Amino acid sequence: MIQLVFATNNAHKLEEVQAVVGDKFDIRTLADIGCVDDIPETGDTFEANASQKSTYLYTRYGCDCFADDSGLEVAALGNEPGVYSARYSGTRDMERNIDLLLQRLGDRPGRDARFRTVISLRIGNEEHFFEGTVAGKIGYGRQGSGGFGYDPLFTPTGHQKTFAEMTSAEKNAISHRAIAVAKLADFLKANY
Ligand code: ITT
Repeated sequence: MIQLVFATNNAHKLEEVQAVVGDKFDIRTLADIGCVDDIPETGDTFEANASQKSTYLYTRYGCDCFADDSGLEVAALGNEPGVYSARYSGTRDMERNIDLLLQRLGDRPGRDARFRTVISLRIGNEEHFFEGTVAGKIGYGRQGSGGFGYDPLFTPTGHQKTFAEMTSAEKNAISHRAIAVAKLADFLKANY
């Protein structure tokens, strides 16, 4: 069985990835390898942050691993909040982050946005990137109470409901993270 460390302590993300990659891969978390470090994440792109995290683990712990970074890009705001999605308002308080986004967008009609995830895989001294995006529009207010983060604002193209109004199965069938993880899984299955 091939062991890979996922640079997360988010059990939900781990479950999602393990289900997609299958039994041939044993995915461990940071806690499993005893890593309690505050891994630096100081890049200004998703690629840079994902790479910084996987390279940190690979270098310090000598393990094959992968890391992800994701966020929301709003076209009319020059692709903000982007890598600052989790702390857009200067805090991790999502109510404040959402309020700030709605305030900056105002009532302008151009509300195109996309969620992006980038995964960096460090395996056998190589690095590979996998990306997932989902396009959609930002609403004029919150709708729905499921999901997390900016989900109540985001209606994916071709759908009538926000991510927060969907079941997790509905969201996971089309989400940026699911797309990136599926690409990672295909690569691992084809090459290892
Ligand atoms: P880690 O500890 O795994 O880094 P995180 O909360 O920083 O957790 P991400 O890097 O995946 O998670 O995402 C950064 C932020 O982008 C996240 O806090 C949300 O505000 C937003 N975001 C990412 N994916 C999202 C999704 O599927 N739905 C809504 N918001 C999302």
